[in-house]
Amino acid sequence: MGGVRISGTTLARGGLAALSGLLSGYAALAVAELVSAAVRPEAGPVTAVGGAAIDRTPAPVKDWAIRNFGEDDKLVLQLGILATLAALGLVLGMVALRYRRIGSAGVLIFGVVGAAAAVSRPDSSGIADGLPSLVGALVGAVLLYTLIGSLKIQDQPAIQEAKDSSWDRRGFLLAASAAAVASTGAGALGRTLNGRRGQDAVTSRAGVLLPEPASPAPPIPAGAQLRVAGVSSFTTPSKTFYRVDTALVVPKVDATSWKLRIHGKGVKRPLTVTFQDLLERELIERDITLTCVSNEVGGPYVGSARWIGVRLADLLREAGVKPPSRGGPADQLVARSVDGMTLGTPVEDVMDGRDAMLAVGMNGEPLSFVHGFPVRMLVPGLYGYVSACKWIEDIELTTFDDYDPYWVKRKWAQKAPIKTQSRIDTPKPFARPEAGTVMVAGVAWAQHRGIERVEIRVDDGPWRPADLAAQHTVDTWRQWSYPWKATPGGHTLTVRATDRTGAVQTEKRTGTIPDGASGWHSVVVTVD
Ligand SMILES: Nc1nc2c(c(=O)[nH]1)N[C@H]1C(S)=C(S)[C@@H](COP(=O)(O)O)O[C@H]1N2
Ligand SMILES: [Mo]
Repeated sequence: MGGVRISGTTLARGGLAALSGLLSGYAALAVAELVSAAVRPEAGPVTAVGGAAIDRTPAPVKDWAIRNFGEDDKLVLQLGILATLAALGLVLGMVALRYRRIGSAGVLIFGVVGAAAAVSRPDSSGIADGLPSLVGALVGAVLLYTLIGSLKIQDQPAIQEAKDSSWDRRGFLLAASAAAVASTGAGALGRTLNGRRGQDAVTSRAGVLLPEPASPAPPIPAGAQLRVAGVSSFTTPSKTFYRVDTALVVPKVDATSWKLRIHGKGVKRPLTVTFQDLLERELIERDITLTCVSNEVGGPYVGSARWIGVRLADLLREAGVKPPSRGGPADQLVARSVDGMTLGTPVEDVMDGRDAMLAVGMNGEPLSFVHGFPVRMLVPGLYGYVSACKWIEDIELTTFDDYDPYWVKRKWAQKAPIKTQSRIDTPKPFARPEAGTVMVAGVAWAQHRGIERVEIRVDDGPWRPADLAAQHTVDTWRQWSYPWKATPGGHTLTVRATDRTGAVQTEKRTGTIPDGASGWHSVVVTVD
């Protein structure tokens, strides 16, 4: 029977060793969280490794993640990192039972990886960003070494006889519980401190009073919003407005210390403006529909809001910038955000008279933190990744030859005007409407060109014109509806739009990479 007992003990020790590894990982992360509060929240290991992973994810995978997890993509990534670390902790704990030093060294190596990721992030504040991971890993490594120490079989026969088993069960349990409690405390303290760091930004946002715009938005015609159940609302509420960015920690920028610099090629008078400077300038208010290049045909990454801001062209002219068509040497404007994102926009588009702006307000309020507080860029007609820099802090005039911004380095196109698209909002796919008149309705967009016509096709029948809702401006989407005489059975509804240049939305299906998806949106329904 002795053999069974020994293997039972061995099993228990193995389990406790794995647990030690897990606990060491937990302690390392908790301590890292606390240290990150002294450095920067973004320097924490999970955020740093996650950010580095996002930067290195191949475009098709990133696109797949956005499609499948939507705005939860970042949560899924962070949970994935935590699950991986937990598995590694379990393995390192078991390794440590046989090779105590190697187990601890393993923990340290992960600390070095985390530190390297943090230091090499584009928004890194330097070598200090490596501290959270390093200090955390050091604590984790020492803890693992200590815990495993109490699991080691003692050689003295006296002890072996005196105790039920030959290792220090009590010592282990005490040390492990103390470590768990201390880690939880350290982690919670770190979280609280990190939470407070954004407080200045929150206060500064609460203090913003948006002035009346000198140039208010033209009123939205009553007929622009259809009274059809299931159709998108013409103005998308800020809370449900889609969000696409690479920020694992939403930047919290204090508007009172925010500055934007405009400089670079052909900038005769480099400018630095504060938030207050912007508010005191002439403000314009416009409805603009924004779209993400990662939006699939029929997808959700499109929304329309009422923005307030200053004309970017005004600022550029003050800085002495000329567009290429008037002899300016710079054809690309590179916007840089506080989190190190770069977006490149054609200078010509920004200065051709359209309402390109530095926005300070969205739907009557200061920008929310997720949508870019305090200031973001917007250029009607261009996908977000080449125009809509959130948390902007720097604008550099350069050329497309000289510089590739973030997404272009990752195989997306340098220039990306929004493609004409149309979407069926209702009926939903696989809906089961009753036979009779069924309202088919949705939205179509071709920003800065405008929508001229929308057509519907039932199965392989002829294209029939849909009824267009009132057009607001060429920079906003347009609603449409079609009263369909639905007959029982399965049917496919397809929509296509024509923009005001007369170009019909192409049937050719392409993926979102490199410059946006094309093709017609179809919905299959069964009529009862
Ligand atoms: N700083 C920063 N700005 C950014 C991005 C980003 O990742 N970081 N993403 C861009 C992309 S791809 C799009 S589509 C729009 C989305 O803006 P929204 O999240 O306010 O809808 O922001 C753009 N601006
Ligand atoms: Mo995007």
